Amino acid sequence: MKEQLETIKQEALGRIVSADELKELQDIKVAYLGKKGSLTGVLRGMGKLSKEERPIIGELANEVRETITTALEEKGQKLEELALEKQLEEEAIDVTLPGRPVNVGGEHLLTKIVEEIEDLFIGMGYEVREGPEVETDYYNFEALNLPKGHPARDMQDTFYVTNELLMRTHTSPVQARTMKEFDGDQSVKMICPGKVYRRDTDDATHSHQFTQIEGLYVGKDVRMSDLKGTLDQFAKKMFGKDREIRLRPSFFPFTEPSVEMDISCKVCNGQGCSVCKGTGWIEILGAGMIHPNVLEMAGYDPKVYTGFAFGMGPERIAMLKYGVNDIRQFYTNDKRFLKQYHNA
Ligand code: 2NL
Repeated sequence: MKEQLETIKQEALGRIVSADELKELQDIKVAYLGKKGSLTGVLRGMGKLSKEERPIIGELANEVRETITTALEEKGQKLEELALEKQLEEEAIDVTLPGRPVNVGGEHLLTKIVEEIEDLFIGMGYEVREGPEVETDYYNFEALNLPKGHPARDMQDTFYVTNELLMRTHTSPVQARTMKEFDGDQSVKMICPGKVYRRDTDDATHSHQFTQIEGLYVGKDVRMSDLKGTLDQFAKKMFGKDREIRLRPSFFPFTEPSVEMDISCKVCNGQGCSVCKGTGWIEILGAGMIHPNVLEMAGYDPKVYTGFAFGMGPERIAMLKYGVNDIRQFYTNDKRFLKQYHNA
């Protein structure tokens, strides 16, 4: 029996040494120490031994069991460590590898200009208002002194949705709506940026959809000199404190009198060059004193209230400020174009 135990021990240890998976160790444990294992089998036969032999064999059997158990545990630990090491090696991240570039977006040049203009007027006490892009004929035309059949409607012919609904041709309806909301007895100071639509053939300077920012100030005692001072501030803050402005007579159906504002050319400082086509001046926006008919339709008494309004195209402002030569650059979203202005 001693030899039997010795054989079992050697055989088990041999198998443990050559095992290279945890599963194998489990099998070895079952094969030797399990209920039907060979060591257990030997111990069952101890009943046949004499009283003198029994404790000796018992002690030996215990020792064999302990040796096998310890060897299994040690090998088990070693295999687990090896497995962990292998996993760590396989899943290792090389922190020295260069990272994949992340595409960071930026503000669109047009958004930037619009927000710059907004901030400038907010600083002068104006509030920013928005309104619907699909408008009624009434707010887009009639309320702005452009009754049905008025010849000036032809200049801004547009996309009609129905006979009475259309894509707005300017942001003025937002102002007409706001004045109406203020009920004819409060002053209004607002600007309204937004998309507008006109039936136009796209080229370097025209687009069927573009952006407009209009401003309006209605109050008691608002005068042409207020308009001039406001526009002068705007021009200097937007294009530099050395810019001069000039107002030329013009016509809009919704203002009387109407003006067009130019700024002195930055390139030649008013001397005349190719940018200003030799005139020394560059046209920036249109403006005027709000027509009494427009005030009246919005519920204001033109004998008590007066006001001025102005309108400009941020695309044109951006083109002048940054030397963009084609309005379509704003809408085609070529990243090579857009990226140039991310830190401008
Ligand atoms: C331009 C000229 C202008 C207005 C817009 C306006 C609005 C109301 C009443 C009176 Cl509610 N006027 N807006 C006035 C003058 C000129 O725009 O060249 N825009 C690009």
